[in-house]
Amino acid sequence: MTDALLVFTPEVRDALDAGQPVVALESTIITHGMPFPQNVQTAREVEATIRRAGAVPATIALMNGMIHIGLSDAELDELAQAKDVMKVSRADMAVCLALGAYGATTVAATMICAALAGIEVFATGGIGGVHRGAEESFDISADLAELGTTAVTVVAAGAKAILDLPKTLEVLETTGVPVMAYGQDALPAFWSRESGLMAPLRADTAAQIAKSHILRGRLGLAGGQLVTNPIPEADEIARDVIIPVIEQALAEAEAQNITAKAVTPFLLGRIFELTEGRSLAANIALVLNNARLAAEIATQITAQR
Ligand code: PSU
Ligand code: MN
Repeated sequence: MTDALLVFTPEVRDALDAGQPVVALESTIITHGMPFPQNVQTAREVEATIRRAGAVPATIALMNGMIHIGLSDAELDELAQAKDVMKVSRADMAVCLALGAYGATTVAATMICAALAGIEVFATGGIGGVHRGAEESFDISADLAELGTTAVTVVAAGAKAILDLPKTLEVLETTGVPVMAYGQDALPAFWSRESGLMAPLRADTAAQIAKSHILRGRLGLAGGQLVTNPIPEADEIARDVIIPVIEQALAEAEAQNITAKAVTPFLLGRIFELTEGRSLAANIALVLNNARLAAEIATQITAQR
């Protein structure tokens, strides 16, 4: 029945039918994570990177009451410039579809759509997590519960230090989500290769990540895997540079009473302004890096099946 709600681009449909590797991509990063026109340029580069690595990209968004698995060039352009796009997590999906509104899918919603479409690997920048002060605000991203529920392997550059990273790791552990750092022991923190924390697990090859993905299925374990891929050294922003910027953005969010869904986009926007665009350049580099790794993992999963 859900099939009638999914619209595939021919490229994605053919790849899935032929058992070829496909990598899902989210759309909130386009509409709420980056400014125009870098958002659409990055989305295109990410797609090209995945194709060059031998997989097919499927950017996911809600439009006109349908779940789009893969977007045409025109649709991508439209979404990147559209005003009043809903930021859609698990809670919003059905309402957005009922309204026929534009919906940009977060990590949580993209995982749900990817699973419905039969896509097992998803590349993004950063995931949502437990916000600092969550003991007061209760602000814990629905991304974490989704990782505990939906069987998609998500490649991210760690979580941003705008979050409470130790609490984020605790919630992921409770939810049963393996969090592995790729090629290092340290948990990466988005703009920086290290967070000051160790990752609970480590993975050194795409083949190993693919194998544990498949084994989770065989074991009947619900939920996905979180692969944290450190930003390339050349693009990293050192922790002592980014941390004061994060502190300032957080203080401004509090002073301006920014809450709920608006928190993450506000912080990202302010950090972009405060670093004079350097945070955006790093963000683009890490997303491309994650796209490459996700394509390798997807290729390995299809080869090992
Ligand atoms: N973190 C980033 N960039 C992003 C997001 C998070 O570094 O673009 C987006 C993702 O779509 C993520 C969502 O799923 O924000 C989390 O929002 P919230 O914290 O409101 O759950
Ligand atoms: Mn939140």
